[in-house]
Amino acid sequence: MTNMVSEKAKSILTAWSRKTPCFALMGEYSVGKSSLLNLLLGVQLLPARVTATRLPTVWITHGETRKVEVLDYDGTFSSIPDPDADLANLSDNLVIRCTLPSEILRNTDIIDTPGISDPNLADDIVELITPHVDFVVWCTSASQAWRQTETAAWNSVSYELQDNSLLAITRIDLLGAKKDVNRVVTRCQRDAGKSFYAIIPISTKTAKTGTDEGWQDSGAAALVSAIEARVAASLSYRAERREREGEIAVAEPVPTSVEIVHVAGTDTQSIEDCIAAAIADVTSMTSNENIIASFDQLKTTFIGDEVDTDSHASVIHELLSLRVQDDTDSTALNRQIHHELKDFSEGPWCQLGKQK
Ligand SMILES: Nc1nc2c(ncn2[C@@H]2O[C@H](COP(=O)(O)OP(=O)(O)OP(=O)(O)O)[C@@H](O)[C@H]2O)c(=O)[nH]1
Ligand SMILES: [Mg+2]
Repeated sequence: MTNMVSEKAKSILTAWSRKTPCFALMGEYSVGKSSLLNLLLGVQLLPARVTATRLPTVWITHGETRKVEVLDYDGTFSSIPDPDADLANLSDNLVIRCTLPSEILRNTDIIDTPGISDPNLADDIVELITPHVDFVVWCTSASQAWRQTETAAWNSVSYELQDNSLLAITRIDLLGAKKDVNRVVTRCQRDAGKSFYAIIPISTKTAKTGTDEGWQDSGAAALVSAIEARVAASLSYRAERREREGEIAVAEPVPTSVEIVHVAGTDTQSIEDCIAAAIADVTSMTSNENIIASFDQLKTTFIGDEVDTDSHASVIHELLSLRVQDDTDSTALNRQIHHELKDFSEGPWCQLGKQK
Protein backbone atom coordinates (compact mmCIF):
# COMPACT_ATOMS: atom_id res chain seq x y z
CA MET A 1 0.00 0.00 0.00
CA THR A 2 2.65 2.54 1.03
CA ASN A 3 4.35 2.34 -2.34
CA MET A 4 1.04 3.44 -3.87
CA VAL A 5 0.99 6.54 -1.69
CA SER A 6 2.15 9.56 -3.70
CA GLU A 7 4.73 12.02 -2.42
CA LYS A 8 2.04 14.65 -2.60
CA ALA A 9 -0.22 12.68 -0.22
CA LYS A 10 2.71 12.13 2.16
CA SER A 11 3.57 15.82 2.19
CA ILE A 12 -0.03 16.68 3.04
CA LEU A 13 0.15 14.31 6.04
CA THR A 14 3.40 16.01 7.05
CA ALA A 15 1.74 19.42 6.86
CA TRP A 16 -1.14 18.25 9.09
CA SER A 17 1.24 16.74 11.63
CA ARG A 18 3.32 19.91 11.89
CA LYS A 19 0.35 21.96 12.97
CA THR A 20 -0.47 20.36 16.27
CA PRO A 21 0.52 17.37 18.42
CA CYS A 22 -1.14 14.18 17.30
CA PHE A 23 -1.35 10.60 18.45
CA ALA A 24 -2.56 7.42 16.77
CA LEU A 25 -4.70 4.59 18.08
CA MET A 26 -3.10 1.47 16.70
CA GLY A 27 -3.32 -2.27 17.25
CA GLU A 28 -4.69 -5.48 15.81
CA TYR A 29 -8.28 -5.73 14.55
CA SER A 30 -11.33 -5.57 16.83
CA VAL A 31 -9.36 -4.72 19.97
CA GLY A 32 -11.53 -1.67 20.66
CA LYS A 33 -9.62 1.20 19.01
CA SER A 34 -12.67 2.90 17.55
CA SER A 35 -14.68 2.36 20.76
CA LEU A 36 -11.90 4.09 22.66
CA LEU A 37 -11.78 6.90 20.12
CA ASN A 38 -15.54 7.47 20.45
CA LEU A 39 -15.14 7.56 24.24
CA LEU A 40 -12.34 10.14 24.03
CA LEU A 41 -14.28 12.30 21.59
CA GLY A 42 -17.53 12.02 23.51
CA VAL A 43 -19.40 11.26 20.28
CA GLN A 44 -20.09 8.13 18.27
CA LEU A 45 -17.96 9.15 15.30
CA LEU A 46 -16.83 5.76 14.10
CA PRO A 47 -18.56 2.41 13.82
CA ALA A 48 -17.41 -0.08 16.48
CA ARG A 49 -18.20 -3.52 15.14
CA VAL A 50 -17.77 -7.16 16.02
CA THR A 51 -16.40 -7.86 12.55
CA ALA A 52 -13.29 -6.03 11.37
CA THR A 53 -14.12 -2.64 9.88
CA ARG A 54 -13.00 -1.63 6.43
CA LEU A 55 -12.48 2.02 7.22
CA PRO A 56 -9.17 3.56 6.22
CA THR A 57 -7.16 5.71 8.60
CA VAL A 58 -9.29 8.50 10.07
CA TRP A 59 -7.49 11.70 11.10
CA ILE A 60 -9.54 13.80 13.51
CA THR A 61 -8.82 17.44 14.16
CA HIS A 62 -10.46 20.32 16.03
CA GLY A 63 -12.87 22.81 14.51
CA GLU A 64 -16.12 24.45 15.60
CA THR A 65 -18.00 23.13 12.56
CA ARG A 66 -18.15 19.46 11.73
CA LYS A 67 -16.47 18.69 8.40
CA VAL A 68 -15.48 15.59 6.46
CA GLU A 69 -12.74 15.58 3.83
CA VAL A 70 -10.86 12.81 2.05
CA LEU A 71 -7.26 12.42 0.96
CA ASP A 72 -6.70 10.06 -1.93
CA TYR A 73 -3.57 7.98 -2.61
CA ASP A 74 -2.58 10.39 -5.38
CA GLY A 75 -2.78 13.35 -3.00
CA THR A 76 -6.15 14.71 -4.15
CA PHE A 77 -7.82 16.32 -1.15
CA SER A 78 -11.52 17.04 -1.40
CA SER A 79 -14.51 17.94 0.74
CA ILE A 80 -17.51 15.70 1.31
CA PRO A 81 -20.54 18.01 1.17
CA ASP A 82 -22.56 16.10 3.81
CA PRO A 83 -20.74 16.34 7.18
CA ASP A 84 -22.87 13.44 8.49
CA ALA A 85 -21.99 11.18 5.54
CA ASP A 86 -21.51 7.50 6.37
CA LEU A 87 -17.74 7.18 6.60
CA ALA A 88 -17.94 3.55 5.50
CA ASN A 89 -18.77 4.82 1.99
CA LEU A 90 -15.41 6.60 1.86
CA SER A 91 -13.31 3.49 2.34
CA ASP A 92 -11.48 3.75 -1.00
CA ASN A 93 -9.51 6.77 0.23
CA LEU A 94 -6.12 6.83 1.90
CA VAL A 95 -7.27 8.98 4.83
CA ILE A 96 -10.60 10.42 5.95
CA ARG A 97 -10.13 13.76 7.73
CA CYS A 98 -12.85 14.76 10.19
CA THR A 99 -13.15 18.11 11.89
CA LEU A 100 -15.11 18.07 15.15
CA PRO A 101 -15.67 20.42 18.10
CA SER A 102 -14.67 17.80 20.75
CA GLU A 103 -12.83 19.21 23.77
CA ILE A 104 -9.92 16.72 23.69
CA LEU A 105 -9.04 17.89 20.17
CA ARG A 106 -8.18 21.41 21.35
CA ASN A 107 -4.61 20.32 22.08
CA THR A 108 -4.16 17.23 19.94
CA ASP A 109 -5.26 15.54 16.74
CA ILE A 110 -6.21 11.87 17.02
CA ILE A 111 -5.69 9.25 14.30
CA ASP A 112 -7.70 6.04 14.28
CA THR A 113 -6.07 3.32 12.21
CA PRO A 114 -7.64 0.24 10.67
CA GLY A 115 -7.01 -2.95 12.64
CA ILE A 116 -3.81 -4.71 11.69
CA SER A 117 -4.71 -8.24 10.67
CA ASP A 118 -1.56 -9.45 8.99
CA PRO A 119 2.10 -8.58 9.32
CA ASN A 120 2.28 -7.00 5.84
CA LEU A 121 -0.53 -4.62 6.60
CA ALA A 122 1.14 -3.87 9.91
CA ASP A 123 4.22 -2.62 8.08
CA ASP A 124 2.11 -0.42 5.81
CA ILE A 125 0.15 1.26 8.59
CA VAL A 126 3.23 1.68 10.76
CA GLU A 127 5.18 3.17 7.85
CA LEU A 128 2.40 5.52 6.79
CA ILE A 129 1.33 6.80 10.18
CA THR A 130 4.16 6.64 12.71
CA PRO A 131 6.38 9.30 11.07
CA HIS A 132 3.58 11.79 11.67
CA VAL A 133 2.70 11.19 15.31
CA ASP A 134 4.10 12.35 18.64
CA PHE A 135 3.02 9.12 20.32
CA VAL A 136 0.89 6.02 19.83
CA VAL A 137 -1.77 4.49 22.06
CA TRP A 138 -1.31 0.84 21.13
CA CYS A 139 -4.46 -1.13 22.01
CA THR A 140 -4.14 -4.79 22.97
CA SER A 141 -7.13 -6.89 23.95
CA ALA A 142 -7.04 -8.10 27.59
CA SER A 143 -8.04 -11.63 26.66
CA GLN A 144 -5.02 -12.10 24.35
CA ALA A 145 -2.80 -9.29 25.48
CA TRP A 146 0.49 -8.56 23.72
CA ARG A 147 0.75 -11.28 21.12
CA GLN A 148 3.94 -12.06 19.23
CA THR A 149 2.56 -10.43 16.10
CA GLU A 150 2.12 -7.21 18.06
CA THR A 151 5.71 -7.35 19.31
CA ALA A 152 6.86 -7.75 15.71
CA ALA A 153 4.86 -4.73 14.49
CA TRP A 154 5.91 -2.57 17.45
CA ASN A 155 9.58 -3.44 17.01
CA SER A 156 9.57 -1.66 13.65
CA VAL A 157 8.80 1.65 15.38
CA SER A 158 11.61 4.01 16.43
CA TYR A 159 12.82 3.81 20.05
CA GLU A 160 11.97 7.46 20.54
CA LEU A 161 8.35 6.88 19.57
CA GLN A 162 8.17 3.73 21.71
CA ASP A 163 9.42 5.65 24.75
CA ASN A 164 6.65 8.22 24.36
CA SER A 165 3.82 5.77 23.70
CA LEU A 166 1.16 4.15 25.86
CA LEU A 167 -0.03 0.56 25.88
CA ALA A 168 -3.79 0.35 26.56
CA ILE A 169 -4.97 -3.10 27.64
CA THR A 170 -8.55 -2.95 26.38
CA ARG A 171 -11.81 -4.79 27.18
CA ILE A 172 -10.73 -5.64 30.74
CA ASP A 173 -14.39 -6.15 31.72
CA LEU A 174 -14.17 -9.46 29.82
CA LEU A 175 -11.66 -10.72 32.39
CA GLY A 176 -14.03 -10.11 35.30
CA ALA A 177 -11.98 -10.37 38.49
CA LYS A 178 -9.56 -7.59 39.43
CA LYS A 179 -6.81 -10.12 40.19
CA ASP A 180 -7.03 -11.42 36.61
CA VAL A 181 -6.63 -7.85 35.32
CA ASN A 182 -3.59 -7.38 37.56
CA ARG A 183 -2.09 -10.63 36.28
CA VAL A 184 -2.39 -9.47 32.66
CA VAL A 185 -0.97 -6.04 33.51
CA THR A 186 2.02 -7.67 35.25
CA ARG A 187 2.67 -9.92 32.27
CA CYS A 188 2.47 -7.01 29.82
CA GLN A 189 4.74 -4.99 32.08
CA ARG A 190 7.29 -7.79 31.93
CA ASP A 191 7.01 -8.39 28.16
CA ALA A 192 6.40 -4.88 26.84
CA GLY A 193 7.11 -2.50 29.74
CA LYS A 194 10.45 -1.39 28.35
CA SER A 195 9.02 -0.31 25.02
CA PHE A 196 6.20 1.90 26.37
CA TYR A 197 6.06 4.98 28.57
CA ALA A 198 3.20 3.43 30.57
CA ILE A 199 0.70 0.56 30.48
CA ILE A 200 -2.94 1.26 31.36
CA PRO A 201 -5.84 -1.21 31.54
CA ILE A 202 -9.24 0.10 30.34
CA SER A 203 -12.79 -0.96 29.60
CA THR A 204 -14.69 1.46 27.38
CA LYS A 205 -17.81 -0.58 28.13
CA THR A 206 -17.60 0.14 31.90
CA ALA A 207 -16.57 3.77 31.27
CA LYS A 208 -19.73 4.31 29.25
CA THR A 209 -22.01 3.62 32.25
CA GLY A 210 -21.87 7.38 32.77
CA THR A 211 -21.13 7.32 36.53
CA ASP A 212 -18.03 8.87 38.13
CA GLU A 213 -17.27 5.51 39.70
CA GLY A 214 -17.50 3.75 36.33
CA TRP A 215 -15.16 6.35 34.82
CA GLN A 216 -12.56 5.74 37.56
CA ASP A 217 -12.93 1.94 37.81
CA SER A 218 -12.87 1.44 34.05
CA GLY A 219 -9.39 2.94 33.77
CA ALA A 220 -10.74 5.75 31.54
CA ALA A 221 -9.73 8.43 34.07
CA ALA A 222 -6.16 7.09 34.23
CA LEU A 223 -5.88 6.74 30.46
CA VAL A 224 -7.21 10.23 29.78
CA SER A 225 -4.73 11.79 32.24
CA ALA A 226 -1.88 9.76 30.76
CA ILE A 227 -2.86 10.98 27.27
CA GLU A 228 -3.08 14.58 28.52
CA ALA A 229 0.38 14.28 30.07
CA ARG A 230 1.82 12.87 26.83
CA VAL A 231 0.21 15.71 24.84
CA ALA A 232 1.72 18.26 27.26
CA ALA A 233 5.13 16.59 26.85
CA SER A 234 4.73 16.71 23.05
CA LEU A 235 3.85 20.40 23.19
CA SER A 236 6.97 21.25 25.17
CA TYR A 237 9.12 19.06 22.96
CA ARG A 238 7.74 20.88 19.90
CA ALA A 239 8.32 24.27 21.56
CA GLU A 240 11.92 23.32 22.39
CA ARG A 241 12.49 22.19 18.83
CA ARG A 242 11.10 25.44 17.46
CA GLU A 243 13.25 27.35 19.92
CA ARG A 244 16.34 25.50 18.64
CA GLU A 245 15.36 26.08 15.02
CA GLY A 246 14.53 29.70 15.92
CA GLU A 247 18.01 30.22 17.32
CA ILE A 248 19.50 28.92 14.11
CA ALA A 249 17.12 31.09 12.10
CA VAL A 250 18.18 34.22 14.02
CA ALA A 251 21.76 33.65 12.90
CA GLU A 252 20.59 33.57 9.29
CA PRO A 253 19.43 36.66 7.40
CA VAL A 254 15.68 37.23 7.70
CA PRO A 255 14.10 36.08 4.43
CA THR A 256 12.72 38.91 2.36
CA SER A 257 11.21 36.78 -0.34
CA VAL A 258 10.31 33.14 -0.70
CA GLU A 259 11.06 31.18 -3.80
CA ILE A 260 8.02 29.38 -5.13
CA VAL A 261 8.16 26.68 -7.78
CA HIS A 262 6.14 27.75 -10.78
CA VAL A 263 2.60 26.38 -10.72
CA ALA A 264 1.28 26.04 -14.23
CA GLY A 265 -1.70 28.23 -14.87
CA THR A 266 -1.48 30.29 -11.67
CA ASP A 267 -0.31 33.79 -11.15
CA THR A 268 2.81 32.85 -9.16
CA GLN A 269 4.07 36.39 -9.04
CA SER A 270 1.17 37.61 -6.96
CA ILE A 271 1.46 34.64 -4.59
CA GLU A 272 5.17 35.22 -4.18
CA ASP A 273 4.60 38.91 -3.51
CA CYS A 274 1.92 38.05 -1.06
CA ILE A 275 4.14 35.72 0.97
CA ALA A 276 7.04 38.15 0.92
CA ALA A 277 4.74 40.93 2.11
CA ALA A 278 3.36 38.71 4.87
CA ILE A 279 6.87 37.89 6.08
CA ALA A 280 7.85 41.53 6.07
CA ASP A 281 4.59 42.37 7.85
CA VAL A 282 4.82 39.91 10.69
CA THR A 283 8.35 40.89 11.61
CA SER A 284 7.28 44.48 12.21
CA MET A 285 4.09 43.66 14.08
CA THR A 286 3.75 43.70 17.82
CA SER A 287 0.06 43.06 18.31
CA ASN A 288 -1.58 39.68 17.90
CA GLU A 289 -4.64 41.29 16.41
CA ASN A 290 -2.65 42.69 13.50
CA ILE A 291 -0.95 39.38 12.91
CA ILE A 292 -4.24 37.53 12.87
CA ALA A 293 -5.72 40.07 10.45
CA SER A 294 -2.73 39.78 8.14
CA PHE A 295 -2.91 36.03 8.30
CA ASP A 296 -6.60 36.00 7.52
CA GLN A 297 -5.97 38.24 4.56
CA LEU A 298 -3.28 35.90 3.33
CA LYS A 299 -5.62 32.94 3.58
CA THR A 300 -8.37 34.77 1.73
CA THR A 301 -5.95 35.74 -1.00
CA PHE A 302 -4.90 32.14 -1.63
CA ILE A 303 -8.27 30.56 -1.18
CA GLY A 304 -9.96 33.22 -3.25
CA ASP A 305 -7.59 32.49 -6.13
CA GLU A 306 -9.85 31.45 -9.00
CA VAL A 307 -7.39 29.01 -10.51
CA ASP A 308 -6.82 27.23 -7.22
CA THR A 309 -7.78 23.60 -7.04
CA ASP A 310 -9.67 22.33 -3.98
CA SER A 311 -6.73 20.29 -2.72
CA HIS A 312 -4.42 23.21 -3.25
CA ALA A 313 -6.63 25.55 -1.26
CA SER A 314 -7.06 23.01 1.52
CA VAL A 315 -3.34 22.46 1.95
CA ILE A 316 -2.74 26.16 2.13
CA HIS A 317 -5.62 26.58 4.52
CA GLU A 318 -4.24 23.83 6.77
CA LEU A 319 -0.76 25.29 6.72
CA LEU A 320 -1.85 28.77 7.51
CA SER A 321 -4.49 27.92 10.11
CA LEU A 322 -2.48 28.53 13.22
CA ARG A 323 -4.54 28.34 16.35
CA VAL A 324 -3.93 31.75 17.81
CA GLN A 325 -4.84 32.47 21.43
CA ASP A 326 -5.37 35.99 22.75
CA ASP A 327 -2.50 35.66 25.18
CA THR A 328 -0.05 34.29 22.63
CA ASP A 329 3.42 35.72 22.94
CA SER A 330 3.79 37.69 19.73
CA THR A 331 7.54 37.06 19.39
CA ALA A 332 6.98 33.32 19.51
CA LEU A 333 4.09 33.69 17.11
CA ASN A 334 6.21 35.69 14.68
CA ARG A 335 8.77 32.95 14.74
CA GLN A 336 6.11 30.30 14.23
CA ILE A 337 4.63 32.18 11.29
CA HIS A 338 8.09 32.44 9.77
CA HIS A 339 8.48 28.70 10.10
CA GLU A 340 5.05 28.03 8.66
CA LEU A 341 5.70 30.22 5.67
CA LYS A 342 9.12 28.72 5.12
CA ASP A 343 7.75 25.17 5.42
CA PHE A 344 4.97 26.18 3.11
CA SER A 345 7.32 27.51 0.47
CA GLU A 346 9.54 24.43 0.63
CA GLY A 347 6.94 21.75 1.23
CA PRO A 348 3.58 20.72 -0.18
CA TRP A 349 3.31 23.84 -2.30
CA CYS A 350 6.35 22.74 -4.32
CA GLN A 351 4.96 19.25 -4.62
CA LEU A 352 1.69 20.60 -5.92
CA GLY A 353 3.55 22.74 -8.40
CA LYS A 354 5.79 19.91 -9.62
CA GLN A 355 2.99 17.44 -10.08
CA LYS A 356 0.54 19.62 -11.93
N1 LIG B 1 -16.79 -6.10 26.40
C1 LIG B 1 -16.21 -5.09 25.76
N2 LIG B 1 -16.30 -5.00 24.43
C2 LIG B 1 -15.69 -3.97 23.79
C3 LIG B 1 -14.96 -2.97 24.50
N3 LIG B 1 -14.46 -2.10 23.60
C4 LIG B 1 -14.87 -2.53 22.38
N4 LIG B 1 -15.61 -3.64 22.49
C5 LIG B 1 -16.23 -4.41 21.40
O1 LIG B 1 -15.20 -4.94 20.59
C6 LIG B 1 -15.62 -4.97 19.22
C7 LIG B 1 -14.60 -4.25 18.37
O2 LIG B 1 -14.58 -2.87 18.74
P1 LIG B 1 -14.01 -1.74 17.80
O3 LIG B 1 -13.99 -0.50 18.62
O4 LIG B 1 -14.71 -1.72 16.50
O5 LIG B 1 -12.55 -2.28 17.58
P2 LIG B 1 -11.45 -1.75 16.53
O6 LIG B 1 -10.14 -2.08 17.13
O7 LIG B 1 -11.71 -0.36 16.16
O8 LIG B 1 -11.75 -2.71 15.31
P3 LIG B 1 -11.17 -2.56 13.78
O9 LIG B 1 -11.21 -1.12 13.41
O10 LIG B 1 -12.10 -3.40 12.98
O11 LIG B 1 -9.81 -3.13 13.82
C8 LIG B 1 -17.01 -4.31 19.20
O12 LIG B 1 -17.98 -5.34 19.20
C9 LIG B 1 -17.06 -3.52 20.48
O13 LIG B 1 -18.37 -3.36 20.98
C10 LIG B 1 -14.90 -3.09 25.93
O14 LIG B 1 -14.30 -2.28 26.66
N5 LIG B 1 -15.53 -4.17 26.49
MG1 LIG C 1 -11.94 0.52 14.24
